Amino acid sequence: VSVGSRGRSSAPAELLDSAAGGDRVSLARLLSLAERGGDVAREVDRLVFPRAAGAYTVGMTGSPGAGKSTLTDCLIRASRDRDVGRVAVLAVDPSSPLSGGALLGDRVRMQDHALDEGVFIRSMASRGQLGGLSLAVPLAVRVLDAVGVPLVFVETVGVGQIEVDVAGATDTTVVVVTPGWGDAVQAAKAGLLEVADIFVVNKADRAGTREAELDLRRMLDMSPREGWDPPVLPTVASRGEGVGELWDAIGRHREYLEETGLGAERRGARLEREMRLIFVRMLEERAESLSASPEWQRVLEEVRSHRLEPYQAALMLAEDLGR
Ligand SMILES: Nc1nc2c(ncn2[C@@H]2O[C@H](COP(=O)(O)OP(=O)(O)OP(=O)(O)O)[C@@H](O)[C@H]2O)c(=O)[nH]1
Ligand SMILES: [Mg+2]
Repeated sequence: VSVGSRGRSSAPAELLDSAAGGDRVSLARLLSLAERGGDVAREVDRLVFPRAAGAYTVGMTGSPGAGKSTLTDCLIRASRDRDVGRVAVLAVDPSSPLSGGALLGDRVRMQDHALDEGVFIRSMASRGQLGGLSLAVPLAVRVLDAVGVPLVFVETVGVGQIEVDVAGATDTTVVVVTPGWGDAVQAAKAGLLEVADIFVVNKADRAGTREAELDLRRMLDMSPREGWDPPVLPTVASRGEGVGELWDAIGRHREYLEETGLGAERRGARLEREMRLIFVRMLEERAESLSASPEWQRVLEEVRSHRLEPYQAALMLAEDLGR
């Protein structure tokens, strides 16, 4: 057991105990370990998985500057007013290689809650590795869940594939657009129509709000879904307008997921996806180490001298990998 400079143990098990007891520094450290990936993340998961009772996750995504953080801030306040227990925000930035210090703006904006012991805000950034955030985020959610946080917001910046993957991997996904030309179309192009459970047209104090709502409705009606019909809600996050309606819509979607069993089904599907990602990464790691072996060189030489075709060679090596 190693002991940190401030006398805190840095062993995951002890960090978990003190984090569950309300120690925020331990929680932050535990999340850093989860973010690091590899063996240490695996150890964290072994500890938190059995203790994760099923925190509810809400994804907030949409174009840069749409008002996601302001809106999340409003939702934190709504949750605190309604006494739902502790609440956390994971602010995820797939484009930034920095960690911890990323999204300073969000931190500043959410400063109101800095003194509230029941609110925990954490920035997470990509460390460059493939699928890194897609694995780090669900593990971070489990850590928060295991220490007793029942509600986690996951804010992602941008509208690329990673954002869709990360924000879409939540129980309720809120897609935030703004009035004006093209925002709704961009969202549709990015594949957000499929993952959105609730649409918000934020900055409804601006011109074109009604048109943006109608655009979204039209696009949704063109690809109708069975069951849940995503509502389109106008908000003015900077003034807290429409937040009550958004909060209620999240609650209705949650009830829908619970009543239909779709929530459990989706959770199962997300776990499968996670397992698959880990599996593929393990295979890649093993392939990486195999490619340094004499066996690899031998097979490669056969291919280079045209005695063995690449398909057959790969098949042989894959069989080696399985052993
Ligand atoms: N007029 C108007 N401005 C708003 C509204 N909501 C947020 N803003 C402003 O829009 C700007 C961006 O808000 P953020 O909450 O940082 O948006 P974001 O989507 O989190 O931005 P990124 O995380 O950088 O993508 C800020 O200056 C907000 O004050 C609104 O309803 N109306
Ligand atoms: Mg933001």
